[in-house]
Amino acid sequence: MRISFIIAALALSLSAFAAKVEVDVVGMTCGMCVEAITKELTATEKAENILVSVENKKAQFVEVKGKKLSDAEIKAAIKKAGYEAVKIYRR
Ligand SMILES: [Cu+2]
Repeated sequence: MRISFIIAALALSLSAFAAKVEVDVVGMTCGMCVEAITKELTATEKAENILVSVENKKAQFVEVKGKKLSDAEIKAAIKKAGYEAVKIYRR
């Protein structure tokens, strides 16, 4: 009981420090686009909890703890997948 509480508190504090990134992406039309972008963001090894949405035209992810994915790296990864990152938000 006590250990699970500590783990939950730890997970909460880690998520509080992890940078959440949201990217507006142009050019996605289907599930394969989602897969391609997810694959390239994963390949950077700096992004996790990746969520790509055709409907919202967005890619969202959390930076892996201790790693920093620059705007240039994000744009390069999206471009490699065949799409364009037009705006990047960090929260
Ligand atoms: Cu597609």
